Amino acid sequence: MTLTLLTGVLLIAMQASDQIKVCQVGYLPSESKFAMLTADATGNAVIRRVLDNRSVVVAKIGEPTVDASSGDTVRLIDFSSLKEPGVYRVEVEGVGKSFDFRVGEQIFAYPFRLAMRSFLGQRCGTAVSLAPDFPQYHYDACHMAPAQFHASSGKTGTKDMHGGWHDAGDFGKYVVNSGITTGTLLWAYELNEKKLKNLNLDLPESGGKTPDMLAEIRWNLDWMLKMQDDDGGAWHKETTANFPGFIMPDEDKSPTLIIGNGQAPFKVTAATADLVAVAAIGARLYPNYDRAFANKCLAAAEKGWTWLQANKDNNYGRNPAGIGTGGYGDSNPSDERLWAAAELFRTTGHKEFTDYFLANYTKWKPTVQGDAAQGWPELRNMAMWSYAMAKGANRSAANQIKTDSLKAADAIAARIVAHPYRMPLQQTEYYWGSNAVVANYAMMLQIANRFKPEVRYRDGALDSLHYLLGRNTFNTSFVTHVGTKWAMNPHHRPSAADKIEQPWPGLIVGGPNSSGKLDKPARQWKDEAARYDLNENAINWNAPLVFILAEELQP
Ligand code: 9MR
Ligand code: 9MR
Ligand code: ZN
Repeated sequence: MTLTLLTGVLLIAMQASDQIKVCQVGYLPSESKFAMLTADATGNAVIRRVLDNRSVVVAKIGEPTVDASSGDTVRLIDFSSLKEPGVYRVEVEGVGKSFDFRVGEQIFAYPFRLAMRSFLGQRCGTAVSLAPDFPQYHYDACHMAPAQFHASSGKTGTKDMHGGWHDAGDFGKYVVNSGITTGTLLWAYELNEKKLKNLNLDLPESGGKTPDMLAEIRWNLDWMLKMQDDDGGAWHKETTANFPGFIMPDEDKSPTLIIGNGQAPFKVTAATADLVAVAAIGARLYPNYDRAFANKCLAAAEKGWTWLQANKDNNYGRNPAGIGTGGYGDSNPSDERLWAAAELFRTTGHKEFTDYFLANYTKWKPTVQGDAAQGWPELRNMAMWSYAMAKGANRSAANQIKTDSLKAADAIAARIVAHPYRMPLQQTEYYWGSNAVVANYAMMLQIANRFKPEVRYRDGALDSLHYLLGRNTFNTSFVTHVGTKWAMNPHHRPSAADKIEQPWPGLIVGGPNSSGKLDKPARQWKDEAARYDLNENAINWNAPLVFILAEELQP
């Protein structure tokens, strides 16, 4: 009798359960380790080594807490004492087992590779293949015809514009969104150069003088530079007039158009300032590998700066008549201007740029704050950090920024610990692309950790990453091909059109979007290709994912 009961319990215990949520990639040996249980169970959870089924930790199941973001009743399972590398799973009697996960120093190397190589898969204007890892994903050169100047650009005729990354699930290329994306990736490289310099990403450029990651980023930087007019200003975007259907990139034969905002000087302030900022970063990262390119970046940045000084804000509002692609309109480019000044100062040390920064940064008080993550229209954090990291920066300004960054990190870390899923979002922040808000908060913690190392900053960033990689109400990794159960149907045209069941790898989808509703906002996600508001990928969402993974790559 007892024996039958016991066998029955053991059998049930073998079922995989969505009610035991772990990071599907795993945990670093040195970090705190939590699983979230959403079943009504008490007593102990057992962590078993998959290799020999040996119980390695018996962890007490925590008290239930109701998570307002999902409506789930969540119990924490703390198995931080587990430090030995291996493959494990969590088991709870009467509930089942979690997905297998790893503990190890190199667990983020593969997710990093996929997330970074997703940019290769977004390349425009060249034949693309994700071989050797994923040779089945490929397309021929797309959007090769010269782009046509749209009436809103103030010019006529055509210009060679091939290159750049497709923005997202659509094939448009937008300077504003390219700004934060390229900037974040260059930062990831700059801060982690020792680890990333010799990393082979198997790109067409691999084996050349330029480190692979810089080579990939250059693909987009080159395109951005082409979006600069002779007077130094940058147009807003280069897209077809409307979004194409669900076809492969090379099947999209509609002409691409260079689009401005339709009123003199036609170029757009936010786009120009973003271009200046990333070109300035490029000018300090590429000289050792391609001096001519670095000089070109610097010249573009300086010319763009001159345009910014000479022109009042000229913002992109609504799309001009006949244009239906993404908006990326920003009515306040003061943060982009500040970022441009900061990056130029960090690169050149010239007085003009520190003067501009010091005269303008006090508009933001505090300079960095815990409820304001960076995003495509919000570059102020990048501006502040860049200035604080610059040689020759004004001491008191730099100190203020560091102090504010730590205070912001304290607030973010406190939110994470208080959240039953240990993640940083407030109820109001489950908007379009909320997964990137999570990643950008994690980035804020990691930058703060560079100013002053604190275990709670690092653990908080990792907790945020674990949420993205499956430790969430859906027990699903939001990054394709990363983990065990991941988003299968991103709103990504190549994934939908290529007749392959599985999507392209390494793409982070937008995630829960509650459209302003505050009731269970974290539940507002579906793994459906039609839902571009929930399940699209985008380069500006993949970039902070790359950043946080790069920070945690072990040498
Ligand atoms: O596919 C488009 C996606 O990339 C954009 O993010 C989204 C919002 O701008 O728009 C999608 O395109 C849709 C269009 O706006 C309306 N018709 C259906 C399109 C999706 O199939
Ligand atoms: O990421 C953008 C989000 O912040 C906006 O709310 C949304 C609607 O304007 O657009 C998102 O960006 C999309 C862009 O307009 C077109 N390419 C796909 C982007 C991600 O969905
Ligand atoms: Zn293309």
